Amino acid sequence: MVTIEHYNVSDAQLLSRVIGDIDAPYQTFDRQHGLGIHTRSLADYWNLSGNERTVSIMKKVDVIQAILSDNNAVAEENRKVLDGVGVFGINVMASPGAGKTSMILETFTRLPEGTKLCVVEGDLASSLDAELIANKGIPVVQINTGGGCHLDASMIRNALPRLPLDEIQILMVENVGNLVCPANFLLGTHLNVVVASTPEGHDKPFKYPGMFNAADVVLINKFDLSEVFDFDLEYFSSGVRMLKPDVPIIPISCRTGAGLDEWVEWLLENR
Ligand SMILES: Nc1nc2c(ncn2[C@@H]2O[C@H](COP(=O)(O)OP(=O)(O)OP(=O)(O)O)[C@@H](O)[C@H]2O)c(=O)[nH]1
Ligand SMILES: [Mg+2]
Repeated sequence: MVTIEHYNVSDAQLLSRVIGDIDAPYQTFDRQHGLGIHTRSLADYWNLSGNERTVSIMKKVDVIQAILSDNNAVAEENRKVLDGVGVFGINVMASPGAGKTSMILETFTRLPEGTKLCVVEGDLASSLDAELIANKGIPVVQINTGGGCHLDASMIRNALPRLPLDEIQILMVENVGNLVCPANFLLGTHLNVVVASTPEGHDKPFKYPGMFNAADVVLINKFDLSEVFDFDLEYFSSGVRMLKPDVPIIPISCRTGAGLDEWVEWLLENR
């Protein structure tokens, strides 16, 4: 049985997307205007200068910080719930199509007898991934963010009572496919897994440092395609190591199975 939650895009979510460099080009999404890719910076957009610019930016930053701190408080509650039942929570973050769902399914088949998994699926729309998961007999709750580019802690708080937490040991949360916003919102999980993939290119750690900085472990999926895409593992790894010198980097292929035993072994040792 798949459960779907709907969330509306709010001003808060819109603001959350602008965290970062106020002088850099930015993207927005709202119900009225849809997706907007802007070549100007926010500072230009607000048409701000001098003191006015500083005051206005400070107000926006205050709002953003308030949103994040509310989220952190709920994330702490979620963590307590998970700790209370001895469930290890994993936040799976990646670009769209990098292989989050495939990785979750492959991990499931490699867990030792007696270690059970459940899943929260985060997508803008549809229950396609949740259906794939449910078809394998894995308990799953689907969250549709209705346009929101990331999951937040309150969405997870609503999902937790719908999962058989007493019967499982690992909760995998598949975040919305996006290499930017999910990194800013704690969910209350214990581990951040970033799934990169070879077709995306080996430059991603340099271009999306926020996401790789948030990673506790980096999986490089679709390694079966590394030659096709001229994927340079050394270069990719140097980008990750520049941000986090000790983070494990594990090449995997959900197509051939390569690296997956190593990943699951690492997970079981580090949970
Ligand atoms: N060649 C190859 N294809 C893969 C691999 N892993 C996943 N794929 C394919 O990549 C596509 C996307 O995989 P998903 O697991 O749905 O990716 P996802 O990150 O969950 O995608 P979204 O939830 O839509 O963001 C599917 O067609 C998979 O069959 C892999 O290791 N090698
Ligand atoms: Mg998926």
